[in-house]
Amino acid sequence: MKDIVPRALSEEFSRAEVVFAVLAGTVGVAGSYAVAGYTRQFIVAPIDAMVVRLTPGEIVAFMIQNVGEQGHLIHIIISFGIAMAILVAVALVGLVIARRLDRPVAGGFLAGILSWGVTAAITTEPALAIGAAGPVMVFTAVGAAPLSEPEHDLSRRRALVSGAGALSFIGLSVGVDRLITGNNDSDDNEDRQPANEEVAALMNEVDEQSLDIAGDIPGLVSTFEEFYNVDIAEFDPDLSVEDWSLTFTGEVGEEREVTFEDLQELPTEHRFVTLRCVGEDLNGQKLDTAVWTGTPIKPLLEEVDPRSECECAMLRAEDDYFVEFPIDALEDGFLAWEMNGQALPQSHGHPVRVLIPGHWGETNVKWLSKIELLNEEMDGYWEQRGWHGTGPVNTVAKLWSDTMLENGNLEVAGHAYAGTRKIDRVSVSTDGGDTWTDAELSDPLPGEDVWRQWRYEFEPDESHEVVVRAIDGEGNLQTEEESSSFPRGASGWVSKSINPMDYSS
Ligand SMILES: Nc1nc2c(c(=O)[nH]1)N[C@H]1C(S)=C(S)[C@@H](COP(=O)(O)O)O[C@H]1N2
Ligand SMILES: [Mo]
Repeated sequence: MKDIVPRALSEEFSRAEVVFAVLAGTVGVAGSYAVAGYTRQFIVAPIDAMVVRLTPGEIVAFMIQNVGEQGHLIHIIISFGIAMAILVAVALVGLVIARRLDRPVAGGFLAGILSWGVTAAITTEPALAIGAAGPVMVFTAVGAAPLSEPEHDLSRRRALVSGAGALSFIGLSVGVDRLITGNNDSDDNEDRQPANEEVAALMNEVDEQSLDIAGDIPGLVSTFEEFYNVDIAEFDPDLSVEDWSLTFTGEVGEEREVTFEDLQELPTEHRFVTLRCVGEDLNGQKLDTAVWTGTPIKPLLEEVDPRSECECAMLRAEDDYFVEFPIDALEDGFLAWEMNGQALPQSHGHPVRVLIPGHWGETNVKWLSKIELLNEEMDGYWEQRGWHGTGPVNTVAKLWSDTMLENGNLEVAGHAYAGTRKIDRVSVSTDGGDTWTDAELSDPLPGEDVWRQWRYEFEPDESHEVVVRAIDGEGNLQTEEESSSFPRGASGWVSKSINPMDYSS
């Protein structure tokens, strides 16, 4: 059985034809990358979006729990594979036609036209599709050329093969490197200084509020480099301010489309807001804070006169992400177009995202394009995949650093967050939970939905089981009962075994 496929192939196509088709497919993908870069005009990008949409929920849930971030790598490898396969098939058609007609150039031309058509259809970018079509055409024509002058042709072919091999290797390495380093945002702000002076002043003020922590953890405001990133797709939408608009639709008295310019006319505020992903581990680092500039959503919502029976809304985005939650929560929301005093970076939703106070990260839709008022509850993207992540966040105290100080004391530190319930206290035990002491806490940031930093220093004995837990502003103790992040967010107390001998100086 396992020989049938190779045998069928070898009967239909010569080995040289298969080699050249694979080369043509590879240089086609590389060529598309060369002209489009790591954007949505790259042939792999729309295929990736389709793979993301079509991957069954159970598989996505399984990947998140078992392979985590590597899930993105698996998606992209599949998408690369599909793009390659399409162009290889096109090249094979060209090669067969060339052989039957005995006209290599015609075969190359046909493969070129076909790959142009397919790439243009996939990416909706006819001009850039030439980047894929050109190399496919050349390689198909060369592959189809008869070996009339064997010596001459062979060496030429060999040179071409090695050249193409090197090119595709470089192309693929760049792609994989970008993925692994997460550096797939073509136009994220290069200059990280806040352009907005009001925000710069605010950030300086707040900087003084950060605790003096020896360990290397974020301050009260996460930098662009620190701020976590969670996307359903591997390619971020690339939208200009002019391209963007937000439509209020569905069960409304009056539909309305809001442009970026309209938003700028509205009262502008700077808000400190913390985001936390429901999918993160108990002591994970998908928890960050920024100062966001934007406008409250409520006045806009009132103007469209919502008539939703379920009192609920579906928010939709340019990457086909969607999430549904109560209007109650949406009303407290904020439309943001700046982050830490700069235009929203592409990876965080450029040009406009929504921020929903106190709710899990998934409600904070990036590249927001539509708010649809519903009559009946519907599942969002993550809820279709088994998550329950649209409600308020769980309370958590993180233990993000443990450092041996010069005075011989141990410092443990981290951040604590309880959404709009706020953090009242963080207590630390160094004896596995028998006795507890309050940690030092940073002064609260201005804002309704922000974390606090905590720090605790103690004189170490032989070994310690350090446990931390937070008490929220309503007096509730963080739940001790442990659960994994799927489906409603991790719970339990973070703990860590610490032995002073482990800190070499
Ligand atoms: N359009 C869109 N919005 C989205 C997502 C997404 O994949 N697409 N991910 C959500 C999730 S799960 C989280 S935790 C936050 C992360 O925001 P960040 O990437 O700015 O940190 O964005 C939310 N908004
Ligand atoms: Mo998330």
